[in-house]
Amino acid sequence: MSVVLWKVLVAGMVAALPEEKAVLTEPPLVPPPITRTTPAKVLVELEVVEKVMPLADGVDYTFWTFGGTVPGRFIRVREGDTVELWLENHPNNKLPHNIDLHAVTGPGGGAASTFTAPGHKSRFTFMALNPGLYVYHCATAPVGMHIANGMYGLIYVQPKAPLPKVDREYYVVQGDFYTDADFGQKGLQPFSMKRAIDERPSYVVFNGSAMSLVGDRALKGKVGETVRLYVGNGGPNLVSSFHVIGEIFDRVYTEGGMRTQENVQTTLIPAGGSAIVEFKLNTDGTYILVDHSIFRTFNKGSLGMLKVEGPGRKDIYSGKEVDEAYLGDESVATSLKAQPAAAAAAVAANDGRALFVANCSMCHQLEGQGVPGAFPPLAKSDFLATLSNTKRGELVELVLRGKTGKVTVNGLEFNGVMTPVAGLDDERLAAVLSYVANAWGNKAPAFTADEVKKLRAALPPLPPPPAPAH
Ligand code: HEC
Ligand SMILES: [Cu+2]
Repeated sequence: MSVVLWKVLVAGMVAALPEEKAVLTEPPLVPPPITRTTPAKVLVELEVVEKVMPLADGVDYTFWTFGGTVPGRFIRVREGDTVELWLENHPNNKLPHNIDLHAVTGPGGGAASTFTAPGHKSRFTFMALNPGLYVYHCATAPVGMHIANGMYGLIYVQPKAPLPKVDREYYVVQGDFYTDADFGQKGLQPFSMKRAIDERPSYVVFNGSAMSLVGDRALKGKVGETVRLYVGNGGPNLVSSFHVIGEIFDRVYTEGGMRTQENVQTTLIPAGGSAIVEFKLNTDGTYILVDHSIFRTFNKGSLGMLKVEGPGRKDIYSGKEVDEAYLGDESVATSLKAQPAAAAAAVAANDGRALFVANCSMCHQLEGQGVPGAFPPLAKSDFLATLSNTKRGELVELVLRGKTGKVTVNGLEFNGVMTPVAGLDDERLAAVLSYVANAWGNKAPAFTADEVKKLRAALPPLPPPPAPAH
């Protein structure tokens, strides 16, 4: 067959396909399933937008995006479709960009064909041969920088035999970000090539911001529903240990392919890779999306939420059954049993320092210096420096009952959980409190066992324990 005739034939076949415009969605939304059963020619229009958006609370960053969000628009096509992709580079942008879609069979995944200057648009066409969930990203030099600035997203090539119907589908992509300053520094933060090359991100987040999936923006579900998450990892550098705290993935389409593994706790998502995870919402509560390389979650922002409403299943998860009142009853015995021998000896000796080491130092640190962002200092703290009479009662209360919520100590904010410290009788509690009141330059009067006894007796009553499970 002559080349000319072949070209005419192919053009004729493509032209014969029904045409449609792809539904593109912003994260965390996913376009609806494709219901047609034959191929189509699908038009995708992606606009590149360079813009400033929040990366964390009070922290701004100049993102480069596909469609104005990080990740970019979710693209859904069907296996066998012919995709006509337009890349539009907004005239206000400063840089040229392109797109490499991992769903493309062909050189560069479309990169060279879509290289586009600001104020221009380019087009190329590809056939989606392989089903699966694929990352797309910009591949303009310096490639790492374009990706690090947010230029990635997911394209799902729905298999000819679609996955089973679920009640909800969501779109979540992890990414690492590199700024000169460490996490949390307010204001507009410039990109740091040095940190990017060293692979030392200051931020690791889902959907482009530490706040994108929390509070009002949390993912939502109802008890009894099934959820499918299309999860990607834009990188540019880190591998994600994707986990949802309190859930087990009933099924994972590992690496975004078509094979499943069942009953998975944590799935590995490489940079430039993906996974599809599915689970049933068996009971109510808030489930936390994390990268289980867990410092990233608590110190760099990789935390999202899935809020599940509805009648809880107490037979599956009871909720809190043992209340603080239990600690009150059993306190002395259990805590003493848990003490290692050396600490127990010290406890017997009523040595305030040893009691502090055994009961408080794991959080507040050996010299009471605390840990920034996690545990407030006790050394020279506002609280202990001005240990007025009301504060003395509060101190006893917070040690026995624990404490949560925001506190400001020496100008630094903390919002943590102090668990109740059980097992200290009046004498020992007096000893440890006297120690913290006088160590490290603190200068408050010591506590006597008698005072502690009175303060303990004056504590407000505990709320009643929760109703038994049924
Ligand atoms: C499991 C970690 C942990 C342990 C153990 C612990 N604390 Fe705390 N403590 C915290 C956290 C976290 C806070 C801040 C709570 C908040 O943000 O509301 C706190 C707050 C305090 C405060 C109030 C600080 C302020 O200025 O408001 C004092 C005082 C204190 N702890 C003393 C103690 C003493 C004394 C012990 C041992 C008997 C102890 N803590 C054991 C974690 C701990
Ligand atoms: Cu780019």
